[in-house]
Amino acid sequence: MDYSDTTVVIPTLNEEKNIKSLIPLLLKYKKINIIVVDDGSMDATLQILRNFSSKNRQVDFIDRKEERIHGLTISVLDGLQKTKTKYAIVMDGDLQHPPEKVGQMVQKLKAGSDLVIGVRTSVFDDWPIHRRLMSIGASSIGFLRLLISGKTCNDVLSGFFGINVNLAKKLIGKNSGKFEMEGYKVLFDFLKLLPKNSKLSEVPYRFGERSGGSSKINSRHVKIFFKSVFR
Ligand SMILES: Nc1nc2c(ncn2[C@@H]2O[C@H](COP(=O)(O)OP(=O)(O)OP(=O)(O)O)[C@@H](O)[C@H]2O)c(=O)[nH]1
Ligand SMILES: [Mg+2]
Repeated sequence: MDYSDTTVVIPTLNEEKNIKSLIPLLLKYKKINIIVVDDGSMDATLQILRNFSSKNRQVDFIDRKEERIHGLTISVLDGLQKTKTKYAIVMDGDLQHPPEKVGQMVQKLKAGSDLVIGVRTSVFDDWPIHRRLMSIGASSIGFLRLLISGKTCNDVLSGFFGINVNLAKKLIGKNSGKFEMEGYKVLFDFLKLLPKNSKLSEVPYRFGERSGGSSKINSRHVKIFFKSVFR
């Protein structure tokens, strides 16, 4: 199968330990495109990206260091805006999202899904209890919020999803003020904005352990999420 109609968008912040393993795993998909959106990493992430992109036309990156607003959501939106293919897959740069599920997600997009959600069916054993509780609480609240507006899926806070790029660009263009640009939950923002008749599908996956480096999520991101629930 040929993946020239697909771009993988990866937001990064200090992922030197992971991005150099992730890119070759994704390049196993024939002709797939990759856009890494870096938000001012202080480690070797940018240098690694420059090397990959100088050697491989399928790999591109955006350097957001000088931008005024930084955040995971705005980075993903920038990556989607730059995407020239019909389909996009959004995934983290720390190998917690399995590259081997990308093919299945693309198949669902090709079969007509507007949005394919990677649903976490299990998480790694050592995921700290406070993170589990936080995730369960926030997911339940997010789920109810979407249910009220007639939409639902089994992992509203997943960071791993696929989207039809035309639809994504339309939603971003019409609703740029409605995304929590500095937030972490870009899928939740898309689900809120998606027309009710959109075709959703799911791909189950196991949420793995961060391969190296450290988590960037903090209490500010949690506050931004709760604000977005009531918007
Ligand atoms: N561009 C950009 N990327 C970010 C930002 N914050 C985090 N990231 C990246 O977004 C992805 C998810 O961030 P993580 O810190 O791993 O968040 P998480 O997976 O919810 O948390 P852990 O389970 O603890 O790893 C990773 O690839 C990060 O490098 C940001 O402000 N801008
Ligand atoms: Mg992570």
